[in-house]
This record gives sequence, structure tokens and C-alpha cells, in this order.
Amino acid sequence: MMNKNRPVIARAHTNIALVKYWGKQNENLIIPQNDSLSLTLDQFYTDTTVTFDPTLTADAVLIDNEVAQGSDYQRVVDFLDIVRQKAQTPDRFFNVNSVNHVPTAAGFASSASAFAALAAAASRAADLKLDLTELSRLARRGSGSASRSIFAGFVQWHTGNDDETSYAEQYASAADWDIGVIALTLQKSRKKVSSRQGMQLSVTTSPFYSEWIKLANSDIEQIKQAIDQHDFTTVGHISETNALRMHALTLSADPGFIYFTGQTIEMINEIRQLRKMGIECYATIDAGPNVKVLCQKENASKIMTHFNQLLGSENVIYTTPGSGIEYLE
Ligand code: 2P0
Repeated sequence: MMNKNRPVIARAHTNIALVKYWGKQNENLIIPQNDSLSLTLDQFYTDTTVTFDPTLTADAVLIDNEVAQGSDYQRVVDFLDIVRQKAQTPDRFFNVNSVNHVPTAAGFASSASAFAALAAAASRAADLKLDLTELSRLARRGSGSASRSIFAGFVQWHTGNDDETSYAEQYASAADWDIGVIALTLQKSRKKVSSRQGMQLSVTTSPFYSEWIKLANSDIEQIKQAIDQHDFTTVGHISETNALRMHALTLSADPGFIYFTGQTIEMINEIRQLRKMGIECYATIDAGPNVKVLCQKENASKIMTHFNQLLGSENVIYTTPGSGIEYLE
């Protein structure tokens, strides 16, 4: 028996892109310019509770136990509008309570896990019965990277060319993979140029943008082969070069902008130094200054010790591959 007022709780984990999404061909529908491929992570996730409340005349949104306001609130309402439209229930409003277990300290964007969890909980609270592909398409409307957080393991987001064809799916399980990600926190504050603005500026002004698309497409093909072969070295190498090429789009935009701090560059050099010493690890960096280190189990503790000494152990967090979307209630 379906009780319409029963809370629905969904959990989604964050993901780290190994081949990055950086640019949209459709801003409204969030259709990307290129395929991306990520690894879903276990330790960082969002739990979101959505309850249909017939007494409400507007959505009520709590994020991390605070009433959401301004653009944060509007972004959730805009997303729920899509859900209402799909469910053909324009007058239904929801109580949303979203709790991020993504330490802001880790410098992971929480929008991927947040919109994946919201998509799952809100669609079920609205009585929509979506399969995982439909759920990925819906999550995409909230935040592009959220389309990937529906799935576990190595996940590919297919560019597509419209709402129907742009969705993510698991490329391969990571259950039999030896891979971990060490998150290095260098800065905790919100970034000055949002991913959304940064992508748009890169697409419209970087003279390297068309080259990026070609490279990203070939990186996708090569990293998939490396995943098939359990070839950590190639996965790491492609991830590091792809991330730096993404950042080259910010440097070459007009006006140019830079997510790195001096410390970001120092950490990239540290990683390269470790590699020279035979400790295999690779850097990847999203739209901010923090660095993530890809490594294997045998080297993880050595690498952690190294960065603990440089940054303090509270700024060094080890993560492993995680699961896809889950309903807790
Ligand atoms: C990624 N990033 O593939 C890339 C790499 C950051 C750097 O997806 O505008 O929050 O909501 O679709 O997904 C972060 O951007 O952007 C992101 P929107 P999103 O993970």
C-alpha cells in the first residue's frame, strides 16, 4: 500500500571524473559537449528525505539542517518543478531534507551526490516510476555530474543530443579493481568561478575548446580499454593528463581564470616526485584548488604518510569505490 505522505529517503555517493565533463551544448537541458567517465566513491554521500505534504503551498527545503535560501533554494525548486511536470501534479509541494556526508573539507563538489539523491527521493515521493536510465536523465537536469552518481563503479555519461539520449550508465564494476582516491584539502571556501560559469566561458572563448572535445573523446576510448585490462597505470596517466587539459581551458579562456593555487601546483609536483621514486600515483583536479590522488592499495599508506606530513592528517582522506543509488526507506 502506498502511503502518499510517507517520507522517501535516498542515498547517493559522490563521484570523481577521470575523464572530465567541461562544457554544455544545451544549458537548459544540461546536455554536455563530450562524454565523461567517473568512479563513484564510497565515503562521501548525500542522504535526502522527500515527503509530499498536502498542507504546503511551496516547497520547504533544509540543507544540512539549515533552511535553504536564495539561489540554493531556487535550484531545488526548479528541479522539483521538473518532477512535478513529469508527474503532472503541478500543485504538489514537498518537504526536502538533505544531509551531505561530504566533508566540505574534502573539497568534493556535493552537487553530484545531492542531485542524484534528490532525483531518486523526489521522483519516488511524486509516484513516478523511473528506471535507472530515466533516473540518470532526471538527475542530469539538476547537475550534470549527478547523472553519473546513480551508478556504482566506473560510469560513463553519454553525451547524447537531447534529453532522451543524454544519460549515464555503468561501464564496469570496480569491485575487482585495486584503486583508491586520496583527497587532499588545500582550501575549504566556495570557489569564485562556479563550474557552470567556468564551463560556459571555456566553451565560448577558449581557442582550444574544439581540440578538447577531440582529446576527451579519444581519452574515453582509451580509458575504457585500460579499465577492461585492469591497467591502473594507463587509467592514472589518462586521468592526470585529461584533468590538466581541462584546466588549460580555464587558463586559455578570455577572461582567463585559474582554479589552482600555488599549493595545487606544489601537490602536482609532489605526486610526480613520488612517481619518480617508484610510488605510483596520479593527480586529478576538479573546478577548485584541491587535488585528488589516484593510487593502489600497496602504496596508499606510504602516500598518505607523505601528505599527512605536508598537510596534516585532517586534510588527507582516503576513499574507495562506492555503490550506486540506494533507498533507505
Ligand atoms: C566533472 N565537474 O566531470 C567535472 C570536472 C567539475 C570538473 O561536473 O553545471 O556541478 O551543474 O552541470 O556537474 C562539476 O560541474 O555542473 C563537474 P552543472 P557540475 O565532474
